[in-house]
Amino acid sequence: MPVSIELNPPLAIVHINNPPVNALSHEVRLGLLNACKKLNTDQAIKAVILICDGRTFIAGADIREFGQPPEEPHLPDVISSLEASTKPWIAAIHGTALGGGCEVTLGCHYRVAVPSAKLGLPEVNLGLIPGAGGTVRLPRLVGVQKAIEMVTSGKPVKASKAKEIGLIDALAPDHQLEQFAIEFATSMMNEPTPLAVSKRPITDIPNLAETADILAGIKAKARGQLSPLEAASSVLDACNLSVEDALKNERQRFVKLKESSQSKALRYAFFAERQTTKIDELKEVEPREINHCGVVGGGTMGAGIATAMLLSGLQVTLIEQDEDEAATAKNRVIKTLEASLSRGLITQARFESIKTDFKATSQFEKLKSVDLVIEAIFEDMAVKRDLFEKLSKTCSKDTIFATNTSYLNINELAESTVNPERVIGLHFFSPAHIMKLLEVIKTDTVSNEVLATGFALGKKLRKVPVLSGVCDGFIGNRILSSYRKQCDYMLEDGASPQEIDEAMRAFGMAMGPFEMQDMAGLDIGWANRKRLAPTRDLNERYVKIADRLCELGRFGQKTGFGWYEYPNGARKGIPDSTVEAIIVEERAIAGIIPKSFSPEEIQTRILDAMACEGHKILSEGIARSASDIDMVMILGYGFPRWRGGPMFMVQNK
Ligand code: 3H9
Repeated sequence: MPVSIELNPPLAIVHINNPPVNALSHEVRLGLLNACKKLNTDQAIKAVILICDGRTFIAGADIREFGQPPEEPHLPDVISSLEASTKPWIAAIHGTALGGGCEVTLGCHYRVAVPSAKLGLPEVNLGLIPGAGGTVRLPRLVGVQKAIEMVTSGKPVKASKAKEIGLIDALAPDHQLEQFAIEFATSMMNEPTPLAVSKRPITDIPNLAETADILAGIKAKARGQLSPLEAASSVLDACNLSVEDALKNERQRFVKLKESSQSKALRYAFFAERQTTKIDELKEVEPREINHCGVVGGGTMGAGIATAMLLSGLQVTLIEQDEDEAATAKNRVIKTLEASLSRGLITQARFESIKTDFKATSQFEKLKSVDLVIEAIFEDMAVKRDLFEKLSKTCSKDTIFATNTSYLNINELAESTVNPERVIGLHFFSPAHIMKLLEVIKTDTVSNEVLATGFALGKKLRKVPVLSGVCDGFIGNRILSSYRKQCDYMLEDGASPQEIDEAMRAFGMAMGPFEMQDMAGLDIGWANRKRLAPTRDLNERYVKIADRLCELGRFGQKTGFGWYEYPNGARKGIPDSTVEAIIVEERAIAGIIPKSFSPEEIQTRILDAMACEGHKILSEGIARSASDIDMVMILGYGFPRWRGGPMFMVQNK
């Protein structure tokens, strides 16, 4: 039974044991309700402690049940019963009390937690709002502003913060939660039971103008996602409705959102993210332990990778061409770490210990004893082959060799290495210490042990590792290339860069494709097109507009001109007549009579191009599944998560 009662009069301890995360399945809801009813009638019991076995407190409703017809008892009713109980309930929290789990604690009369615990209402991440009283009870404990922040961001708060804002009553010492809860319950038993949270007043109700401002800010930030606005609206409604009506209002919004395409997409993404590491052939394979890594190349990517590794507790030796370059790279890494320190992401003590774990040098032989070395140098096959040959001579025969190449053929690179079974691709995304995606590239020769180690390293770095086979651009850049080609076609067919950028921003992308190129630099794509020119299919349509911009030295923001003009170093570009003239000329050369494009047509053409390339990638066995492709596009390329990814969208049209 996932819910059991331990009677220890005058206390009762209700245990939930529903691995892996104590989700509120039908059985758990029923068990909790029955426990509440039973203990209400037990005269010997004066207080009840609710505690969870395993790694966490209740992590929320069971998301897997959302696709099925709901079964009684519903969670709001269970929580109302706890709240109305004749005995005080004390929630003893460790791990994460999330969503419905946090709402259960709000139905209890007291909340105590260990310092490592976190509490939050992350339903927006699933396209939902709290559906069991969270938006009604939370503002009564922490105030409207904080409640709105929590339900719209979905970010949990640490126990210490929770104590500060009034979300919990006491902090328990680490590893002594149950004992502390018992002492706490014993000391509270003879006190009058505190007012149920739903009976408390909301004290900081915003006025009409403030309400309008809050909603406008959230709408702008949500970029098309519905749930943050709904969550905030539900909190704001709760300020003016009776508790009963506010709970009904919240429930209606929750049920409507549960059926929405956005929530379905976000729930799909939740599970897709957890599927990327479930690889049959690696199930029984033990990854190697990685403690010390080498990074060759200390530019933006190399420094970012080194930072990510250091922040995850690894020792790093970074190699540059000479000592000056090594010092520059070291500064780059330290600056990023300092930013983490000033944002409170790491403590001063941690910062100091990370610094001792980090060496930057030009002495190649320092790589002799590393467990894994990753190169992040110039994208040139000959240079990388030389490097791998040199590494083969320097490092032990077991050292794993990884490349961060974005495009090059890693099979070819493996050939130049002694023991090619240890060569793997680990394709990071910039900034490497922040971006969640890691493409793990499987070469023809890599061993399963090395592949499993690549995945384990990705997880240690708190990334989502996605398996990809070897091809030009792997999964992500290959789809990006199709996306860009489609944009170029539409440009030549009659759309303007502004129209395409606006349509894609309206679609939910953080940036339009042309703005993005201006930011990243047009020279990268140009070098790539030149590299591929000798093998390009001559029958394939080729639009020369981007090449012509590059020939004029227009490489984007860094040169002041690209697809847009950036006068006086402006960050936002303005349309440029030179670009317009080149587009008009190229249309004329191609004999095209320009047509107009609606935003929907632009979006559809791009989506279809991405999904079509995705299907080719799947059929060639480069990606394992459509959901892996969607994860790459969401986590690495800014595809709106609430749309589920190009493959999901096309499948669910
Ligand atoms: C909600 O509560 C709505 C209410 O307001 C109203 C209701 C009326 N359900 O992430 P992990 C599985 S909405 C079912 O790898 P971690 C997960 O799929 C919910 N399954 O572990 C995985 O399965 P598998 C609000 C769940 O330690 C396994 O557990 N709550 C659920 O890295 C381990 O998960 C949330 O949104 C679930 N709720 O992280 C919290 N949660 O092994 C969602 C997890 O087969 N969960 N699973 O792949 C999380 O954020 C993380 O899982 C958590 C643990 C932080 C808890």
